Amino acid sequence: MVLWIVAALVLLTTATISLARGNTQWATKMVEKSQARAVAEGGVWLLISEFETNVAIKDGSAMTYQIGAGSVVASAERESGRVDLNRAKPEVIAFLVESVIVERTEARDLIDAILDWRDRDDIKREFGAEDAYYQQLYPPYRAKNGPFNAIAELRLVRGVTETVYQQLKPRITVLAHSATLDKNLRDKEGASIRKNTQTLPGRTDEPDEVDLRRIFSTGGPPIYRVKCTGTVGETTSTITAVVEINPNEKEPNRVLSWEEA
Ligand SMILES: [Ca+2]
Repeated sequence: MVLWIVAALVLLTTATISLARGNTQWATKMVEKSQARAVAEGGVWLLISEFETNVAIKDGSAMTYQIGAGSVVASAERESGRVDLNRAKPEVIAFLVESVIVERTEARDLIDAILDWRDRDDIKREFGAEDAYYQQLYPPYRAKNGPFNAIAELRLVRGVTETVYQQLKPRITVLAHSATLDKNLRDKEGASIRKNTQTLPGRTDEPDEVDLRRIFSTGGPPIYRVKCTGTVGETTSTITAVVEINPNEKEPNRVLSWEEA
């Protein structure tokens, strides 16, 4: 009986110790996670502080910093290289859609559907979609008739399949605050938008002549998407921030969005 009790106590103690070990490992992970997050955040501010003096950052090069016990890989991409779903002129929306959709009528329908989605009226464009279309769906919903709050809202627009959305996703924003695309990105390798309607395989008809001066222009505020991944031990944490960077040091920068993963 005594032996049995001792054996039970030993078992219990072993279980408690292994539970305590498990807890310690879990707690260590939690500490690492919050450190990795702090390192990523440090990376965001460090990158921004070097922004005006380091040309490589403006060119989109990834920077690596050591911060405390961790390291961070940080890079910046000009947000104005993305099409602003709310501000973009119709020809810029057309340029965007035609850069990913080969089929002419499909592209035409989507361009009108996007413009109908964001315009305030309920008057359907020739190839567009307004309430009458969306209310036939199950479950039914209404056209936004206002600005997009987030790019994911594009999924609700007629013609935006998952494939189309994934292709458009890296090329769009609601934060560039610009009707056109950044002229500086026009010919650069890695520009998020390129005129590729002439080179798309499977395209048989002649694309319309596009006046690129109406698509690309200078201007628009200096808004950048800063991505930082902090690593501590084996744990990583990524922060993506969209920041309006004020070249005048006396004026504070403005954070337009902040996402952690
Ligand atoms: Ca509308």
